[in-house]
Amino acid sequence: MIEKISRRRMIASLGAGASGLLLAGCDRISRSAGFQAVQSSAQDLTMAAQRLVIDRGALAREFEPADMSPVFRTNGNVMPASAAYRAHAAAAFADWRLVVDGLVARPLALSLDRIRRLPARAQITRHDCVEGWSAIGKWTGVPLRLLLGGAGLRPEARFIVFHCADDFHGIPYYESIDLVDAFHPQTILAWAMNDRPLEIGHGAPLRLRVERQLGYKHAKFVMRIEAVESLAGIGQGKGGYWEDRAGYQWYAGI
Ligand SMILES: Nc1nc2c(c(=O)[nH]1)N[C@H]1C(S)=C(S)[C@@H](COP(=O)(O)O)O[C@H]1N2
Ligand SMILES: [Mo]
Repeated sequence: MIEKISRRRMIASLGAGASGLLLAGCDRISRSAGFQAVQSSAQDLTMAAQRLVIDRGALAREFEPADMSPVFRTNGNVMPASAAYRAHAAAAFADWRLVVDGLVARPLALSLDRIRRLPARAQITRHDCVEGWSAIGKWTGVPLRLLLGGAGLRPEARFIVFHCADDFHGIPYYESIDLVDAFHPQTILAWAMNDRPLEIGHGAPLRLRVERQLGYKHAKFVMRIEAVESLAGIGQGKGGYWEDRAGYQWYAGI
């Protein structure tokens, strides 16, 4: 979490600093008897820094079907109040469209049917809620990177925002992730859970799974995916409903 990030940043900048020093003093150092030792310790440092950066791309643990929780509870909103959402739900989301827009070359509006026919990934993972419960479930959906590839991210894009259909007392739920998580292979927009169509309580028609982070990042009822350069103009600017309201960490890594 925060500690992990600052430690990672610290080591990464240390690594850059050390190789900078090494290059600056290159001629002198290469003639010195201690050169080999200096070089190998600098290499170790660079490797350590890289390992910590690459760590963001590591997969969350995946489980076997036998590990799936017999009951996977719902949490937060289980039925958006919006009349538009309820009309879509009543029509089995037949006329609903997922919008992908913002800093993209080609904005998309995709039907659920179309999304279900895109290449899908299935994963059995453990969901960890910050309130202290966990459950193992199977999620099937389209990798976010395929949607972003289809829309064509513009170079200024730095964050992906998920706008949801629900609200708490009129304040919409939303979430956001950076591009490292957006392109992570396990980051999917799920339309099925435990081999059945996603239920409304769990976020139908589409919910985010961002498996390296805590439960509140996994936006349910996703209506619109927006690529942005900054989170400043969205909600209170902290990157998510709970980040804005309760000071939850934006990067909720687990
Ligand atoms: N749109 C929306 N997404 C949401 C929430 C919510 O209230 N609204 N709750 C979050 C929290 S705190 C958790 S733990 C999970 C719960 O997902 P589940 O209902 O499928 O168990 O959804 C997350 N995503
Ligand atoms: Mo949660």
